[in-house]
Amino acid sequence: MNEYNPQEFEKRWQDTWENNGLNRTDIKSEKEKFYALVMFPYPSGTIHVGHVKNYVIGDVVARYKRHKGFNVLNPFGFDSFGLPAENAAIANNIHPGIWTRKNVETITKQIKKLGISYDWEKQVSTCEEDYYRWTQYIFLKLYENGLAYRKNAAVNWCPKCNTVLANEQVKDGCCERCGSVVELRQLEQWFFKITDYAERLLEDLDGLDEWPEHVKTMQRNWIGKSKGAEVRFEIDGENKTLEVFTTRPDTLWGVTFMALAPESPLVQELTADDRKEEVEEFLEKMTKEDRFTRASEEAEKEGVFLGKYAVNPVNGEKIPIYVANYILMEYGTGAIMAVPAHDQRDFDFARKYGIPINVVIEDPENPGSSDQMLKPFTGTGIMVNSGKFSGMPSDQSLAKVIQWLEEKQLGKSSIQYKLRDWLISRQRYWGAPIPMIYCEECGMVPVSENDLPVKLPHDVNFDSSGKSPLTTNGSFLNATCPKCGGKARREVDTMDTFVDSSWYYLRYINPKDENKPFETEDVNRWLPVDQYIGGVEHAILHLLYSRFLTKVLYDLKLIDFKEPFKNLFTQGMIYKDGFKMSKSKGNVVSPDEMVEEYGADTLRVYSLFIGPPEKDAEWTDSGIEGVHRFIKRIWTSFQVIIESANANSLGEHKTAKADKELRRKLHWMIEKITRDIEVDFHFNTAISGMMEMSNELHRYLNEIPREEWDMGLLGEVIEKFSVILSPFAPHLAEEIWSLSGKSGLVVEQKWPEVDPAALEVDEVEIIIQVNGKLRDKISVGKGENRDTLESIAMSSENVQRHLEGKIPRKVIVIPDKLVNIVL
Ligand code: ANZ
Ligand code: ZN
Repeated sequence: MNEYNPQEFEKRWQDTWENNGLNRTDIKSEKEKFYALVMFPYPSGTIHVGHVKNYVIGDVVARYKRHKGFNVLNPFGFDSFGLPAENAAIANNIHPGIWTRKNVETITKQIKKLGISYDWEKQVSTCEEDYYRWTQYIFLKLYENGLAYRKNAAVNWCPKCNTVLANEQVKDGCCERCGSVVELRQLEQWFFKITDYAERLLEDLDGLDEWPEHVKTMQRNWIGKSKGAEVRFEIDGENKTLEVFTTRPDTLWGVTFMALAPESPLVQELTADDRKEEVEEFLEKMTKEDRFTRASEEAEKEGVFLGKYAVNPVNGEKIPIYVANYILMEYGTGAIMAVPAHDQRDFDFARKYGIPINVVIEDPENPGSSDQMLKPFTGTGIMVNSGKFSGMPSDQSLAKVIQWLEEKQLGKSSIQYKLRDWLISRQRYWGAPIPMIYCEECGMVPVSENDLPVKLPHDVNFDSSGKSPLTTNGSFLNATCPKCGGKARREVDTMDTFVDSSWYYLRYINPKDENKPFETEDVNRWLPVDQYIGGVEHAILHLLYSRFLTKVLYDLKLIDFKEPFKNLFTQGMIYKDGFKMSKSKGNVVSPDEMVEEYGADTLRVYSLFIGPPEKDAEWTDSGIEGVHRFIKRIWTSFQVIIESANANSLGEHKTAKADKELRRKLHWMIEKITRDIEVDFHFNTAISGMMEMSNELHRYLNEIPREEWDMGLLGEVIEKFSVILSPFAPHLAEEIWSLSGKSGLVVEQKWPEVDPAALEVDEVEIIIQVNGKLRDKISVGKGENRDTLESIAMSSENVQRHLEGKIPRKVIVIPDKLVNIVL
């Protein structure tokens, strides 16, 4: 018998699929489409088995859908701009382009060895001119429509990476990448106006039924919609006002101080002369603190009295104005009315500075005086000390208080979002240049569409300053103005790589189109993506940016759908030795070594069997060994059958019961795996199903004499099991298919149908009653006659107990269903 030797046949089948164009997708075909998509990787070196899991899940879906008759698009590409390439360039003196393209090549080779059925002709790589030209085009479209703008803003600046960072790239006040302390700088930056879409981004989440709930929750929280009111406070003795945003207008009677963000321009205006020094000192200290940690719930509350007072419009009370560390300039109005009795941060602040705490909402469980309060009451209750609103339940009064404020012209209802505009400019070289020109005469002028791409110059010097080489590259910098033809200079900032990845799924449809980013008609037919698969770490930004861009393109009538991804699946990470697999932890397992040792199919199946795909899982050597034994067992069983069939040892057919069992298991497996893939995405249990089937087959082959094998049945097993196996272990499936003499390729076969008759069981459960009451349930052979059923029923211990020695008056028997003993 042939040994299982995947190294001998895996490459052969990969070549066969490739040469026959089986992974290539005819975009124009009339067949029903299915768009399977995995999040494309950043090519930072080589991939490890953690990445493999993502690609294998996607491949199982794609291959399965092909068996189901769909015209499947399963593309792959590279998110290939970004800072690591540039850092590697500086560290190793190698050009980012060369470094990146080498990695792309390596990873492509690694993936090809796994037999992932990508249509390589559709590949995109965001750092190539034929891609980033269209990223620039999309930028221009946003600019033309007022959705891209430049403004001076306080931004996070990493002095070591020499670039601005997005808020989420700052961890505990330090650069996520290099750990340097992040500074706040005022800089001219480019933004996309995603805030214009906040409400739609929120609303349309409701229609994404096939998205995991936790991802939608994360997006909702990120968008952070709050309903409340803006309230105007007069400044005591001055002709000035201070506006605040509050979600709790019902607590207005309990305001005992006001607080401003340190960055608020009002701080200067509202500081009394004798407080200037102390306030300046505080502001100076604040510039050194990161805004996010500063405002966190746990951070120590700090502030300084400005020496002036506001007047509470509802009761005329004078309330001191402070500048405080926990107020953010970017949210609401950058100023708050503070209600220490009912807000934790205000409470902490008030306790620290001896500010009064006035209860205006009574805690139903703990009515008491504010002086004894150990913590604020943040729930809802009955309003007290609140003028004409006293006695009202606070939750019901919100709208009434707002209405009252509006009538008195003291405020108005207001909605705020946490979402900020998307800062897209980066002071780096390795990214898509922002297509803008600054003319001495005409000011800022967009590059004309026909002049795209604005090419990234290849010959650049990375000097030790760490500054982007674009800032010193004369041939890049100097431009002529598209408007007046005069002397001008180019924008030196490049785009955040999230811009590149916010539209790549559209480019896959016609990746080689030289005249436009995508063909509207094709894209409308192929999108939304039917199944998107990727890491949960992209649950917020990448998905939000892609959704935003889709809506913009929809509004520009370039596409006719509003959401890019119909189904989303987020897979768990692979751990090794207790840590997330990563190069920096030194615990990576290379797929190349696994393929060499066990073959691609074992690696594929183990990545799925390792645990529920949405959960994190620990990689173990014994785990992959176990899967390898399973794969070899399938191989061996099929070898035995194939040899037997060749020997033509068709025997007389005596073992009907065992045959039935085997056939039932086969169809049970088909049903189970179809459901596991289609409905539940439970690839691990799908594989357990195959293991059960394989055990059943093994038992059959071992326990039944060869002459009694039902070769017709074993033929069916080979035929159907190979197709079921094919999405998971496609090389093995193909090899078995071919060795068993079948024509064509297994990847071209239809997914097997379940035969319901095969699933039928020969046993039925009979209900046994005494005087119509259920007393027992007994399994019996189907079609058992009345007499036998009666005597089986009478012999039940439980029945005997309920008979209490009496003789039954009548016994009613309904075959295959019920026996009722009537006393
Ligand atoms: C008075 C009040 C009383 C508040 C109370 C809360 C509880 P969300 O839900 O996150 O929208 N706030 C407003 N602007 C702020 C800023 N720029 N920086 C820090 N805090 C700010 O929170 C809204 C609440 O956060 C607002 O309602 C305001 O405090 C505070 F018992 O006003 B509240
Ligand atoms: Zn000009």
